[in-house]
Formats: sequence, C-alpha cells, structure tokens
Amino acid sequence: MLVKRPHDYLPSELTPEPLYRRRRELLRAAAAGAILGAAGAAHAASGGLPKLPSTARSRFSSPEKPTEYKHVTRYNNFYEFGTDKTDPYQYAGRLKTRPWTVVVDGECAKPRTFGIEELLKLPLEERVYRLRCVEAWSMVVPWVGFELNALLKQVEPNGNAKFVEFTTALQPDTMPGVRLPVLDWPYVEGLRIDEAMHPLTILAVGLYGEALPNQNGAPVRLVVPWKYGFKSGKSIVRMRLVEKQPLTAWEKAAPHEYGFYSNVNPDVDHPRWSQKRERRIPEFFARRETVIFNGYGGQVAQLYAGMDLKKFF
Ligand SMILES: Nc1nc2c(c(=O)[nH]1)N[C@H]1C(S)=C(S)[C@@H](COP(=O)(O)O)O[C@H]1N2
Ligand SMILES: [Mo]
Repeated sequence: MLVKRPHDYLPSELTPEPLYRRRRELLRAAAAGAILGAAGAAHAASGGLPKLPSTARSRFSSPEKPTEYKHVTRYNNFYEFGTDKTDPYQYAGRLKTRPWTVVVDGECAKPRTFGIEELLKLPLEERVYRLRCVEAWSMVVPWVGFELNALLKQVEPNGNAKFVEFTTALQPDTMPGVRLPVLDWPYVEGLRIDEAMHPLTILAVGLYGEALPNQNGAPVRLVVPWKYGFKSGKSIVRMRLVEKQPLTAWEKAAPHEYGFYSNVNPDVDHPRWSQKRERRIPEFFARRETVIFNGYGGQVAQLYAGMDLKKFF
C-alpha cells in the first residue's frame, strides 16, 4: 500500500532474494527428500511461538501450497512499523500484545469487551487462504482463527448495525511508523455487516499452527480473503457496529485509489498500475492471472448482485 510515492515501494518490491541461493536451497531440499506436499507444508515451519491447540482444516481452505513461513513473516505491510516490506519483521517485536482486549460495541444489545485469553479459547480452525495485496503480490497463508460472526453474534447486533468499523492498535512507544503522517492513525477499516457476518471472514490468532507473529497482526487480526489485503486490519482493538459507512484510513489518505469495498478485481485497475496479474511471493514477476474476488466468487459474488463494481471499487 502506498499513497503517493510509487518509488517507495518499487525498490523493495524488486529486491530479489539472490537466485542462486534459492536454487541451492531447492537442490538441497530435493536431495534430502524434504520437498513437502501441500498438507505437510502447512505444519513444516516454526517461528518458535507458542503452539496453538491442534486444529481441523476448514472446508473453506484453498488446496494451494502455502507460502513458506519465512516469506509470510518477513514480507509484510504494517505501516505502523515502517513502509518497507521488511520493517514489520525487524521492528514489530516491540509491539505490546499483553494485556490485550477487543471492545465490541455500537449498535448492539450486549456490547462487550473480550480479553485475548477468551478469544484464544474459542474453537479454532485452520483456514488456508490466498492473500492478494493491492500492490499486485500475493501469498497463501495457513491462518488459524474463527469466524468473525461467532463474536458479533454474541453482542446481538440491532437493526441499525449496517457496517462494522475496525480500529487497530496505536502504540506510539512501540511503533516507529506512526511518527510519520503516512495515514491518519490509528488504522481504521470497515466492512458492510453482511461481509462481516460471512463465513469466509475470520479473525486470525495464529498461522502455521502457532500464535500470530507480531508482524502479521498479533494478537488478533482480521482476514477477508476476497478483498485486497489492506481490508484485513492487524492488531485489532475495537469493532464498532455502526449505521453509516465508516471512513477508512486508506480512503481518507487517497480516495481515488482505495475505495470502501476494495474487492479483488482484475477489471478495475489501480490508477497507477494494473490489477490483471499478480506475483506469488517469492516470485519476481507478475505472471499469475488475478481472479475476481480472489477466487472466492462462488461464495461471495451474490453479496454484490446488482452493484456496479467499477463504481463501488
Ligand atoms: N494495522 C494495520 N493493518 C494492516 C496494514 C497496516 O499497515 N496496518 N496493512 C494491510 C495490508 S496493505 C496488507 S497487504 C496486509 C498484509 O498482511 P500480512 O503482512 O499478514 O501478509 O495487512 C493489512 N493490515
Ligand atoms: Mo496490501
């Protein structure tokens, strides 16, 4: 994500991991017979974080091979820690993730504050999802989490609850990036209530079977797989049920570039680049065709029936 300085993302986007090293790793892995299939790979990596209770793999999972742990956790957007892809890996270690609470309030009968310990006790599932960034890269992540609707139902949304506004953590002491006015901090995102209640929308508390690394949005982050990555706010502290469409941080920063819906759509280019193709991290070239709704159209297209997706981009 970037507002007005494309040169800011190009260098890091184009910094390749040396090709020879990649090839050497592959050869070594092949020699050791260590190349894993999709199922094995999902549990192959470890960041040394606390293991989560063993989880069933959801039927909503993508059959694709997950992106290696080291790429999922070292190539991130988390602007509170800086705008380079490696900044979150380098600096997010300082994020304070305990104590942690998530306030769920607004248009509902039973507003509540949930402690993170409580959320970790909910029945967890593994969901392997494609994540498509608006910058035209993608990865496949084995998230561990639960459906957001499980939480929202507990507060009993009322008839005025048309949208959910998500607010993410603002810790000036631990977040070097918030000293710069890149966005109007804290990071705010929003979903329509039917998008928020959809079974594909999850709150993730882990990946690769372990607690969520800070750079990926610890201790709890949203994942909405049919939308561009920036809709999936990290390190969430508040979810407010509201009647009016929330003004998101990215719309505030650049309304012509980032709309409220931000559904993955190869037919609606970003004003500064095409959305037709994507490169799968750690590939270098955008070779894969981007698919409408990131391939989840079968489950979500009906949410937008009759809407002009070029207007509501
Ligand atoms: N709080 C916060 N959440 C955020 C961001 C951010 O800068 N701050 N970046 C978003 C963007 S642009 C993307 S692509 C995804 C990246 O998630 P990942 O690093 O876990 O792959 O997080 C999203 N959530
Ligand atoms: Mo993104």
